[in-house]
Amino acid sequence: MKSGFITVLGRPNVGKSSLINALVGEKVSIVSPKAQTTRDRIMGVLTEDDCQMIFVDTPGVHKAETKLGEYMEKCVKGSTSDADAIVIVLDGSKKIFPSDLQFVEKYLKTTGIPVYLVINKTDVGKYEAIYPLLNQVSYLTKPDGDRRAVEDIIPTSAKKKTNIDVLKAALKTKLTDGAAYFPEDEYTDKNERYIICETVREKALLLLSDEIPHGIGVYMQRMYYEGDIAHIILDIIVEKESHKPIVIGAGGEMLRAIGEAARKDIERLLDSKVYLETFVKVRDKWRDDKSVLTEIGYDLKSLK
Ligand SMILES: Nc1nc2c(ncn2[C@@H]2O[C@H](COP(=O)(O)OP(=O)(O)OP(=O)(O)O)[C@@H](O)[C@H]2O)c(=O)[nH]1
Ligand SMILES: [Mg+2]
Repeated sequence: MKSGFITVLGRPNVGKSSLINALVGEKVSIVSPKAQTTRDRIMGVLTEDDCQMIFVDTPGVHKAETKLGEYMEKCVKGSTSDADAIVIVLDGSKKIFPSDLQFVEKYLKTTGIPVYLVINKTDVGKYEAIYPLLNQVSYLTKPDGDRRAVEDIIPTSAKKKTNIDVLKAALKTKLTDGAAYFPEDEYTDKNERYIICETVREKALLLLSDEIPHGIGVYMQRMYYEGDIAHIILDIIVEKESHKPIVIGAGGEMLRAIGEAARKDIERLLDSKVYLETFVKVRDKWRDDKSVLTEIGYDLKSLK
């Protein structure tokens, strides 16, 4: 058996979570067009052909402004030291900035971990549009002084599943002999409860306008079965009184839409009928409140 941890890093919104979902073939991590969708270290597990690959999804690298932001930064920092390989993702539909290159160089200079550079979203626009980007990063394939070279540069589309197999095959070469860390049929380290809350957060991110989503948290009060129906009672936490009516919507329309979209996914996940009840609660500045963060399930202690 070969196994290994592969940490996926990059700016917000470049498609890290989408890429991991494509590699694992399951919905491991939620995805949305809003930056800072992923808030935690989330493992996606793929076991095939006597190999276990554990992909570690991380929050997009950004400047922390709240305790939650600090936690997200720690998730990124704490996910690289034990990795067998690092995948750094760039958005192929945008410009590459010097700071993106410095980010890659940092791992090549300060760690001995193999680094793969992925240019994602190659399906946006003409394929030829990525040639200048490939040119811009090609110098990284050769070492220079104290900077190692990247193992490879792979253009992908998580959306169209382009080159996902190529990336997977490349990463397989970095696995080491050892035991499986997860049972063969598990695809994530997170439990049902966590995935359900994240599903609701994903639908809120998709349906709400820009200003609200960063301030949303989801907390499960209770889940129980009555016959074969799963009853789930959740709180959607917002940080300002003025956000509450926006999340609820006129006549409760927005909350109903979020609940309806989430319920369909959760029914598939649990393979049972679901009765979902959601409440909107205001917790002032909860993203800076350690007790609320811990209550919601962010494991602040583990990352100190
Ligand atoms: N066209 C296109 N869109 C993509 C691709 N990969 C991801 N996206 C979209 O880009 C947006 C961000 O994707 P995510 O997977 O959430 O990005 P992320 O890097 O995990 O973002 P954070 O968790 O916020 O750091 C979503 O709207 C995705 O649907 C791709 O290959 N092509
Ligand atoms: Mg993400």
